[in-house]
Amino acid sequence: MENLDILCKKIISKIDEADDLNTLNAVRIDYLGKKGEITKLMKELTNLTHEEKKSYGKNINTLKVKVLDSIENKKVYLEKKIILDNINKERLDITLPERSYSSGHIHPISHTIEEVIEIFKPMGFSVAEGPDIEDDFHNFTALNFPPDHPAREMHDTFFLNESNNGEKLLMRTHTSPVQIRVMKDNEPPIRVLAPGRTYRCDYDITHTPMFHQVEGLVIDKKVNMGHLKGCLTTFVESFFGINNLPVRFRPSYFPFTEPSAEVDIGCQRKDGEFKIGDGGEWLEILGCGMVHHNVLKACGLDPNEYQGFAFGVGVERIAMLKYGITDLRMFFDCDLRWIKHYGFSFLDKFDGNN
Ligand code: 2U9
Repeated sequence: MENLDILCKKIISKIDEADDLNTLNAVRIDYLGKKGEITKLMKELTNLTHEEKKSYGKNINTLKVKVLDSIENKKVYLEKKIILDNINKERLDITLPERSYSSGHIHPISHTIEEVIEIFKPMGFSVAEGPDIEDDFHNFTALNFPPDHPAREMHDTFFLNESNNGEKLLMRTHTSPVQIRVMKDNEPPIRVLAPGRTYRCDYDITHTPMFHQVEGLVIDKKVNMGHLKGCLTTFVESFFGINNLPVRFRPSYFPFTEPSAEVDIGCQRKDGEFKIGDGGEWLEILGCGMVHHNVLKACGLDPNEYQGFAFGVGVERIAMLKYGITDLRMFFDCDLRWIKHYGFSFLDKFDGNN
């Protein structure tokens, strides 16, 4: 019969020495596992007399309980130690300098397009998009451009190489093809905005080969020029944030509208300064007109049943006027210093006073 006091001291010292959970578990298996030393001693009890069993069995049991308690206590201690070690390792150093970060900016073109959409939304307009690469029908023919119109010339429009079937695709010169597709695919009433990129062979101080437009189209029964004037007056007043802004509809010509007009707003140019508002002078801001009956017919609509008005606005132009941007080319230079200065934060609101 083994001396249980010596054995107990040996096990307790091994438990004390165990400084991680794996080592502690190994001690438990060595003594209390299936083939462990204490387990073996308990099995050997069957060979003893009844009296021996009584006293020796009680002592082994006491030893077992003591070892189990010691292992459990050490386990709790080691688990707490792991947590405390981690807390100490992860402690924040509040004396460190802050991390520098720079947030992005919304490009003035994107911001201006969103502003225009937000103004027309409450008037019932939705937004439509279409391809940048178009065919002759959607870009010219359906819009009542005659076959010999100068816009169809190579020096005004970017044409793509002729495809195998002889079709000559082009980069859309306006977003009007989007409205042609909307009219062909939908029954009136239609109230739609078409914002997006457009392309023309032009590059000088006031033109870039790629620029942006927002066009609008309304088709319904009994639509007239009064609706056009009311809608666009609301738009310019709201966009520039000026109530009773002087607005003038000056007769003009476009192949796709009849009658056509250009919209001027009041302004003042004095001592090299420029101000939008009541100043006795005029500034051209957008084009518009009643949709030409040939355009309605090309989209399968009966001009005796439906009428409509349309308008088009150059996004770069109105952004430059509203935000005091003087050089058109800077829009597309990707200069981060420029974007930081003229760009917008995600939290900027469209309140007509930005
Ligand atoms: C359809 C029918 C008619 C869109 C219109 C204008 C007048 C216009 C210019 C503004 C500045 C182009 O970017 S710009 O140079 N646009 O003056 N656009 S009416 O008329 C349409 C469009 C689609 C089916």
